[in-house]
Amino acid sequence: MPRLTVVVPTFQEAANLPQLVHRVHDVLSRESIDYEMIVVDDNSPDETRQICQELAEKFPLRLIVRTAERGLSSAVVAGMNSATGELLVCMDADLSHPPEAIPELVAALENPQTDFVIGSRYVRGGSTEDGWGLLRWLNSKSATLLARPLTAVRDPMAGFFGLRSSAFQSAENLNPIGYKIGLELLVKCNCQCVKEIPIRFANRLYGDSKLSIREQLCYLRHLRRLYRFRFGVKAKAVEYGLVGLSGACADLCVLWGLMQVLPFNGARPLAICSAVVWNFWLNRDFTFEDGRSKQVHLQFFRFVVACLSGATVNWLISMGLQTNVPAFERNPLLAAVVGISAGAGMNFAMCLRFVFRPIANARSSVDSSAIRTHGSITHPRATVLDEPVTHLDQRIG
Ligand SMILES: Nc1nc2c(ncn2[C@@H]2O[C@H](COP(=O)(O)OP(=O)(O)OP(=O)(O)O)[C@@H](O)[C@H]2O)c(=O)[nH]1
Ligand SMILES: [Mg+2]
Repeated sequence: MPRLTVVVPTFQEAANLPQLVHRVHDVLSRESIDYEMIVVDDNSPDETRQICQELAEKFPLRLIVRTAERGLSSAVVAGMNSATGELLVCMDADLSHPPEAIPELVAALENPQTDFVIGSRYVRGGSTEDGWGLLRWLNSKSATLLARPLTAVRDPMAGFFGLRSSAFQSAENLNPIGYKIGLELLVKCNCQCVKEIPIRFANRLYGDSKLSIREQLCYLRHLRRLYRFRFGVKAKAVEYGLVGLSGACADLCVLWGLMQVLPFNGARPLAICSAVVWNFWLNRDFTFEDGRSKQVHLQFFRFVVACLSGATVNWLISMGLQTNVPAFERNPLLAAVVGISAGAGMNFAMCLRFVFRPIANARSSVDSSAIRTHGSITHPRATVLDEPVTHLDQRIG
């Protein structure tokens, strides 16, 4: 069994593969690192297949062609599932990631303390080649910032990373959507000690980028799943708070509109009702989508009960504090703040336990419970997938 498996996801990278394979081989044989390379291609309509066939005669290369699925992350998971190396390194095919840095990644993983390594653009000594427009730079930086609550590493977006096969196998509920499989593994394998090796990230050698706007939106969905995975109910509470804020805005907008035709007394209750309906739908479709019942009317009735309970708690606490506690007698607004917080807490708890209690076996886009296995993958690990089951139809090499 080789010590190292290099996994390379590809889509239309035929022009880059020969140079990549040669450079990887040169550096790893120079460093006496026994390796295999697995190219996971999503049935590219170019010469990937023929080129890999030729390369596989000279180099330890295997090609996995997937015909039933597309996606960078799931391709990487498929490659890692069939890897035989003790150490796994993932890299792009377009030569953005310098193969010459692989030995450093491997050396870092030799240290038992280190459980994840990243070829990093954003640590001292790391860089990106000129030619990144402001938009791409901003995009990368804001994506990194959004991942900050999940990890403190400088370049969590990197597609050049490594980990032990045992760590990969310990990953819980891999849900590989989108582009950021490194971040997914970092979080799901619970990697604590991450080492970042500086690299110079080159512009792609040949071909076009596959990173689309759709993939960027997918990243936000992916992040949300990871927040849920890492922070559980706290992440739901934040989403619930955001929905509440949007409800307050909806309330004010509707009030403003209605006041053009109605007096305040008439407009106010209608605006409040519209905010309740707004919050209900958003919470049902967004915050608590795993508890979406088919009996919408009953669920709405329960939501109204939860809102009334929250309002009652709010009123009782703020009135109680304001009339009985001297400090609050002088600060009625403070009493209201405490009341609002307690009411919101009560409302959230009732939504969680009573209104939108998760329905057993519900398929949620955030916390999928539909566990499917890669039927034809050689490794027996189970992986949670949103998309249809992967078929690894062809193997060459
Ligand atoms: N198997 C598979 N590989 C993919 C898919 N999309 C992209 N890739 C590969 O993933 C790697 C990274 O994709 P790129 O298009 O280079 O994305 P990027 O690095 O963000 O963008 P550029 O370097 O600017 O082109 C490359 O090796 C691609 O060929 C896919 O749907 N399936
Ligand atoms: Mg690239």
